[in-house]
Amino acid sequence: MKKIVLHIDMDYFFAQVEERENPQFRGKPIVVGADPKKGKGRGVVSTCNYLARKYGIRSGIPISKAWRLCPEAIFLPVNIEFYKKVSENIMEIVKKYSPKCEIVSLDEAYLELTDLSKTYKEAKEIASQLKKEIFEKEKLTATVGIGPNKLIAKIASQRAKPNGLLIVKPNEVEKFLEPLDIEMISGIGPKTAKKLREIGINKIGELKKLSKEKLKEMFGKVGEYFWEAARGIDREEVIPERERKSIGRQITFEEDTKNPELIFEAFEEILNETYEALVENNFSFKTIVVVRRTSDFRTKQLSKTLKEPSRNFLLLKKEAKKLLLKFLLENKKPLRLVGLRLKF
Ligand code: TTP
Ligand code: MG
Repeated sequence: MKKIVLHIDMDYFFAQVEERENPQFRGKPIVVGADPKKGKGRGVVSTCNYLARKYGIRSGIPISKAWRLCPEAIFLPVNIEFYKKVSENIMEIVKKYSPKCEIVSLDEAYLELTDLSKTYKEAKEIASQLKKEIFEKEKLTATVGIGPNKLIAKIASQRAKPNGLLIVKPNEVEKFLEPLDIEMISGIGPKTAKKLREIGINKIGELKKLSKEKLKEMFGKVGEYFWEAARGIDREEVIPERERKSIGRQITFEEDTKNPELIFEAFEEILNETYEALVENNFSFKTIVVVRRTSDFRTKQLSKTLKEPSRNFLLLKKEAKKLLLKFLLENKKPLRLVGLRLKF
């Protein structure tokens, strides 16, 4: 049977929840993130509503920059515990729509519809119903994309934002992709994109001109994936929640620091939180990844892969701290961020 995959992604999630809770902010630009401290704040924007995006504000930009772009915006702290609760309510609804449901983040999930809908018309009805139920119960809008695989479903939802529903049928896939920017393919980040742009490749249609061999030569094994993705081919399965692949946490320091005591204290917190998430998700890890970003915004990671998957907290602590120590010894610059990620 031909695969049909649905991708759902809540619109401006954290900011939309804030908007719902504070109707007085409606119609105003809303930014959720670190404290802007009148332009002197550190940390970044988590997200913002679409009105704020008109000023050029985006997820991930420094909060100080967001302040400069729109000082009159409503700036709100990240009330993550509350968003998690809202997310749980939403995902409870989403899960009802297919036994094969992969929750990717607080606001995003894939549903495999292959056995539930024989046609794209039926899939569309399922999607409309899902959007409607979320809106009725949670008063929040979401965007849905549907396609023959995860890659296409996700790009479709991104293209249909906000509050949209876009179906891309198998015979429409190549035409749909051709005019899109290469960075729409997951895995093509700024670095990869730069390399491609240097040889005149900006659109997915242009990417198709490169042979598989050429892409492999440029990017190694993942180059083969780019070749397939440019043609709308993606073999990634929808993996239900219990089989999820990685969890982690990170912290941005209030001020860049070299103080090992501060760094290890923050790291201890991340370790505990990550372990909690691990238990909550019934997850085991095989690879431990420690991430650090220095004051010059360079990000590096070190990892350790175990022989067997484990759930041992002491082992995790020991190995993760070793990696962090290695970072601190080899690097003399102040740290901006540390993080930990566990992979199966
Ligand atoms: P996204 O789905 O990427 O963004 P969004 O829901 O805010 O907006 P869109 O309508 O474009 O989907 O991320 C979901 C939430 O994750 C977002 O509301 C806040 C959080 N987030 C961060 O905290 N930092 C980030 O850099 C990103 C991208 C998201
Ligand atoms: Mg979203």
